[in-house]
Amino acid sequence: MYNDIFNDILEQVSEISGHLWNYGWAERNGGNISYNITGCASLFCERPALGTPRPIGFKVPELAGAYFLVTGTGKRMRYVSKSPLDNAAVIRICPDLEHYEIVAEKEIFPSSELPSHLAIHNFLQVDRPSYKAVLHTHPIELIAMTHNRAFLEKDVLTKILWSMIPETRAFCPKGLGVVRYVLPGSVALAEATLEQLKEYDVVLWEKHGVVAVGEDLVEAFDMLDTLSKSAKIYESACSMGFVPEGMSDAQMNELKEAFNL
Ligand code: 2HA
Ligand code: ZN
Repeated sequence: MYNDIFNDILEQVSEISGHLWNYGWAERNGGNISYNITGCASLFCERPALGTPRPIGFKVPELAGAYFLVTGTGKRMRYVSKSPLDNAAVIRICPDLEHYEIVAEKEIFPSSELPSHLAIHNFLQVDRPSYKAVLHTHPIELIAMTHNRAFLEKDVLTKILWSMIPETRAFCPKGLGVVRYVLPGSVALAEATLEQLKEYDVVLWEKHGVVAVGEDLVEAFDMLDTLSKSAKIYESACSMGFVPEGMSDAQMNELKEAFNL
């Protein structure tokens, strides 16, 4: 019914949303996914809008003619996984660049975090045009770490998480940014996230969750999986009664040079 590219995107959404649920990162309707599918516009450009245009809340000047697959508000990742198009919608940005309309397959209203998702895609379109996926989820140990104020200072968590195992620096070489607590779904959260994305591909939302961006959804997920592994190692050492030593600066610098990070 679709083409190989769109089918592959649906396959990724199905696989990764299942992991989010199985990892315990997606309680109830927690988390959301958006995918820039403008490359598949020909599949949807003849479709009439379902319902009336809805306001984005701000302008997205870089997204003229853009299409997105976005998980629906209130939809559960465990069901997204089983049936993506019963739990996500294809939307298109209206010519005025401040509204969107739903075009397929069902009139499913997008995630409450749509402001953050669209602000991020608008930014990526210029800054990292090969990046198509935005993933927001609630990883337990990473969120727990944001409850320690000392970890919220710039690059403190990056350094701790990098130092747990060599892979983390190798596969998440930019580290992660932090946004202090802001109301979920707000434009203020979108703006604060954009500020951090200038430097990082992963941004932690204090006491809430994490956002990752990547060329595809697998790449975005893999960074979170790797960072989360480090957070679990940190937690595991603490639960054994000691604060983990972490790799030394010399060991981390050696890694940086060896892998050209
Ligand atoms: O979709 O995770 O941040 C529910 C949320 C809001
Ligand atoms: Zn959330």
